[in-house]
Amino acid sequence: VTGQDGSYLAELLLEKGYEVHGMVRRSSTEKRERIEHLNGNEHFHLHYGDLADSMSIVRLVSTIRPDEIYNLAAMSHVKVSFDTPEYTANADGLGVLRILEAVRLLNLIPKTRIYQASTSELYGLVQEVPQKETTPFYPRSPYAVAKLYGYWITVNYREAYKMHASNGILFNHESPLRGETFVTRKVTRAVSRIALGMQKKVYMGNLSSKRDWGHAKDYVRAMYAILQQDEPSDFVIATGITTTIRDFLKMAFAEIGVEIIFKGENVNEVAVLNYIDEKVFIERVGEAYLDNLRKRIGDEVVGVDPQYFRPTEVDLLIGDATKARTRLGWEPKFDLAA
Ligand code: F7E
Repeated sequence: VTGQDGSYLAELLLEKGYEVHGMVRRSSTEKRERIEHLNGNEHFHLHYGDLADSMSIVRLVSTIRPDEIYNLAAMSHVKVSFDTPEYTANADGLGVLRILEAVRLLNLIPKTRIYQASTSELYGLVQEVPQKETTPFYPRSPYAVAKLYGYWITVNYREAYKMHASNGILFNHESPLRGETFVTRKVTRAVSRIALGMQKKVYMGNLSSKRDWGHAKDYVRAMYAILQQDEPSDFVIATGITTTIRDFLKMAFAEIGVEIIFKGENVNEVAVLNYIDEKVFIERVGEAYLDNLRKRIGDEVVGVDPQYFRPTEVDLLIGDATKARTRLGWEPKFDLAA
């Protein structure tokens, strides 16, 4: 519940009058900023637990006896999964099984509906463009391989035990609450810091990969809608618009009136600060910072560092959410193009 989606979903469910029980994983640097504002809400309850600890899952499910479980817990960083593959398999793969088994063991199948946070990373080396529910999977990271197990074990429990268990195959979804090492927040933070003179340059990984980005607030509404269906099923949630990392950088700088131009190739690719629309900059950032940035025209503000490359990359993601639009009546309210 301490994650981006957990906090938005908790807000949505509280608005709808739910009692919300959130699971928190104990760590020495526990981060709870995203749910701080829910502190003191009598309908919001926090519990320690861990997807790697079966007993804790059984204990929570048996005491809470929930109507709905949203499994948003995961080691969700694709690059980090290459460094911690076994842990990722345990939390993101077997963790799903632990929840399904707890519900089965406690005879809660008729009562408890389950949402599994599946991911567009399952499509990996894409077999079809755009990707929809019937597109074959081809995972390209330990993260995606673990999530593949989570996806199929959810389908299997649905078919074997008639569980109301569904997968949301969510494409990338972002917000101001997104973790700072994911690409959107890394870029928006860097642009702010460069504007304020606090940072000279940002080093990136693969600038050519394309992502279908939506807003996390829209996507938690889809999770909720999936569990309100009479029949469980799997749904792609996406915007249908794809953008390269390079264009995302250009758009982020354009927000503060700065034009950047890319030059060079591969590890030698850079972007230089080409032009400042001073009216926009003053409006968005403030006059006090303008002189400092003016001196930087012609400087490199983006570079490439291979440490951010992934051993196997997912080059292109673009989703077709027709099923969600027609069956759930879901569509995104936030619009990237706007
Ligand atoms: O990378 C490229 C990177 O880390 C997006 C997770 O929530 O969404 C997320 O997975 C793209 C990749 O997200 C940097 O190589 C370039 O092609 O923001 P990201 P992700 O890997 O797409 C899916 C749906 C999930 O399920 C995951 O849990 O951007 N990229 N340069 C970079 N990425 C990062 N992080 N940092 C860079 O410097």
